[in-house]
Amino acid sequence: MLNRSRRTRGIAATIAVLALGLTACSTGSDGKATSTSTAGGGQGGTIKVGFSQLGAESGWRTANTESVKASLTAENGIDLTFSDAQQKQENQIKALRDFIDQGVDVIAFSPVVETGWDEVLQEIKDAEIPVVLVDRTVDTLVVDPYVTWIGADFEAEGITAGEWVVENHPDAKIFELQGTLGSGAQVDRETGFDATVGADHIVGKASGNFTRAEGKAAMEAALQAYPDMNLLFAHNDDMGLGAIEAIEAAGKVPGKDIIIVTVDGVRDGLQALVDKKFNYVVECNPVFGDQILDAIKKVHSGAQLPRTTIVFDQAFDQTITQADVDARLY
Ligand code: GYE
Repeated sequence: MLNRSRRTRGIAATIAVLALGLTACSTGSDGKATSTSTAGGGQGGTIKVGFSQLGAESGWRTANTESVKASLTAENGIDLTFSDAQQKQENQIKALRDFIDQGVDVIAFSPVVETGWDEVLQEIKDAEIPVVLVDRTVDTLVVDPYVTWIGADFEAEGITAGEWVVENHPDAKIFELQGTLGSGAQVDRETGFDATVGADHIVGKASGNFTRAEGKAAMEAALQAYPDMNLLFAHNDDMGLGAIEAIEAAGKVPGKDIIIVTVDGVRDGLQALVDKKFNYVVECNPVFGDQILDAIKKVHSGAQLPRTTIVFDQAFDQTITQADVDARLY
C-alpha cells in the first residue's frame, strides 16, 4: 500500500552550500516550447541529457534557462534536448516520457508543482535513468526519486522577507501575492513568511502565477478588496512589477503608500528598488548552470553527490546603487 505520509522533498539531510560567482550567459530563450538537440547521443564521452524546463514565466526563469543552456553545451560534453513546458505539468510529463523513449543518459527537470509525479518518476526509475532535480521540489511516494537536487532554500527566503517586515513595519496590513499554487517556491516562501510575520497581519492572499500580467490583475482586485492593505509581499519580482502598475493606476505610490517586498533580485526588480518603488528584495539566484553540469557529470560517472545543494542567496534594501543594478548580469 502506498502511504502519502512518506514525503520526499527537496530539502533533505545533507546540505552543501554553494556561493555562486556571477557568470555571463550567452544564449537567449524565446519562451516557446522548443526542443533543441545536437548530434551525437551518449557516444564517445558525450552525455545525453534531457532537460525539462517548466516554462518562461519570469525574468528568473529566463536567466535560469540561459544559464542552463550556456553550461550544458557540446563543448562541455553534453548532448542536450531542452524542452519548455509552458507552465503545464502535462507538457512536462510528456517531455519526461519522450526523454525515456530517447534513451537519454540523465534527466534534469524543474517541476512546476510538487505533486503529481509518482507515475512518471517510477517510469524513469524503471528505465534506470538518473534524475538531477533542479530549482523546485517534488512531493512523491517514489523512493529515492532523484540522485541530487540543486536549488534555493525557499522557506529561508520567506523568513528573511518576514524578518525585514517585522523589524521595519511591525503593524503592516499585508497582502500576499503567491506564486504558482502548489509549487515548492510558493508553498515554502509562504510557510516561512507567514510564520515570521504572524497570520493576523495578513489581510488577504491571491496567486499571480509568478507572472507580471497575473500579478497586476491580482493586485487590481486586491486594492478593491482590501482597502486598508499597506504592504505587499510578492513571491517574485515579476508579480511585484505588475503590482506597481496596478498601484499607480489606483492613484497610490508604490514604495510609500504600499511598501513592497519581493523575492528574486532580477535586474528589473533591483531597478525598482533603486527607483524606491520596491522596498526590500530577497535574492534567489538563477545562475547555477555550472553546478547542474557538474552534478550531471558526477551522476553519470557514478561519483558521490550530496543529496541537496543549496544555492546561496543574499538580500537587498534601498541602499543598493544604480551601479550595482547596472552590474547585474540578469
Ligand atoms: O522565484 C520565480 C519563478 O522556482 C525559484 O520561479 C523559482 C521561482 C522564481 O517563476 O520568479
